[in-house]
Amino acid sequence: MSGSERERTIGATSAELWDRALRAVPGGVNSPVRSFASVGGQPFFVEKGDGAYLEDRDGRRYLDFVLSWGPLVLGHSHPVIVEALRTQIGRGTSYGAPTAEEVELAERLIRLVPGIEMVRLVNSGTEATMSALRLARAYTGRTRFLKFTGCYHGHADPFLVAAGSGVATLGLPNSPGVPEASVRDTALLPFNDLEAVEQLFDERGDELAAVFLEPVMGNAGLILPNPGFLGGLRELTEAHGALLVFDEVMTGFRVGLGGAQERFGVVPDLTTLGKVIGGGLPVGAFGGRSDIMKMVAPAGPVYQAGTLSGNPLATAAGNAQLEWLEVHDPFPELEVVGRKLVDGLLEVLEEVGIEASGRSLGSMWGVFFHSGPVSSFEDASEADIERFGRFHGEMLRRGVFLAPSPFEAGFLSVRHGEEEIEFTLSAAREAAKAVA
Ligand code: KE4
Repeated sequence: MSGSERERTIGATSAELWDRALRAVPGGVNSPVRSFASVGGQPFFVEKGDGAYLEDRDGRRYLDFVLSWGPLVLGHSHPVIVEALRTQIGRGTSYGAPTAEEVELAERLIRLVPGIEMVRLVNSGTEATMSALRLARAYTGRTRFLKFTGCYHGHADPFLVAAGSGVATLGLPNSPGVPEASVRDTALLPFNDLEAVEQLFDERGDELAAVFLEPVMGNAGLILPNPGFLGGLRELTEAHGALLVFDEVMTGFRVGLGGAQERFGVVPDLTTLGKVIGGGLPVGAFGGRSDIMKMVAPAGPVYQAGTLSGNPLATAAGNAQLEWLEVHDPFPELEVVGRKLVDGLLEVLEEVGIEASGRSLGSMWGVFFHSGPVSSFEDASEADIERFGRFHGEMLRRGVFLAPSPFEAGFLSVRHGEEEIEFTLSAAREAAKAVA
């Protein structure tokens, strides 16, 4: 590539790039949670990823627990992904016409995810949830829907009220630019508060198009559903003609091959997916009962479209990653690694008297600087965010990259083994002393 930008980039350090990025890109990043705003310091610029590790522009290596915020369950540059992309790239990058690989990915999702009978591929989780909400409203003829505080469903207007992830991290309970009309029909309740949901249904059940949730919260740290919560939502939505929508953009193929709906045995009417199903390429999907999905254009009247939907590179990488997961089923092993990591971290923090709680689930994990239990965003908000920020910096200095936000889950890949866990716990022992 020629041009002054390229010439100026060769050999540029993270610090130099950060300075330029701040002038060229809002906040210097293309997604807020990458900015380190809530943990202090500034982001490193990545040169490459390899397995469980990242290398920055200054040659520093980091053990990566962010993994692109979830997609890379096989780790960086896994050979099956590289090979799939290498094969496809020579045949073109996008056609705007159907391909066999889109059908293959759709059929795979239908076979693996209990609640999906038909599916539409899109380009991001935001597109998936935005489209699923439109479809739920069309199918039920209702506009009001319920979400839970701390659950993040992407940045489409109707969801940006007390969202988790970047919005919670940045303390933006509502985003400017979201018209009141867009959120007037968004009801908000605390996660795991089934009684409050029952009361809402008693009062306005016939107005609700859907209950929309992350079945396991990953955007407020890792928060599990209380026993009976998901089943209770299933009963209430069925009794009142509302749809149950599981946003599994993060939990899909992360807490098990069939996602949270298979793990907890509660099947939603619609499911949204993303991240893992694209192997690191831009992708999303929404799917569910075929009687609902048949309302989506051009089969039905609910419009939804996308230039790059089902993109051949994304479907090549997604099919390769999902096929590997199905053949090798790494989830039992990931479960063991995750438990060992979290148990070790809690032990290390307790040794220096830092109150903490946490747990893992499949290839996701989370630790709160909070004595626990943490079963809602409201609980998570009481964690010691300032101490987490200092701990994040101490771990980074010791070569461990944790999510730069207390309101995010951690991830594992199949490349995170015994050695990586020991390295992390050793760094954590020193970091914990430094922030005690
Ligand atoms: P995207 O539009 O970022 O592909 O997906 C939005 C989304 C929807 N639903 C859930 C449950 C999600 O976790 C996400 C995106 N997750 C964040 C991480 N917490 C993406 C990271 C970022 O915003 O940069």
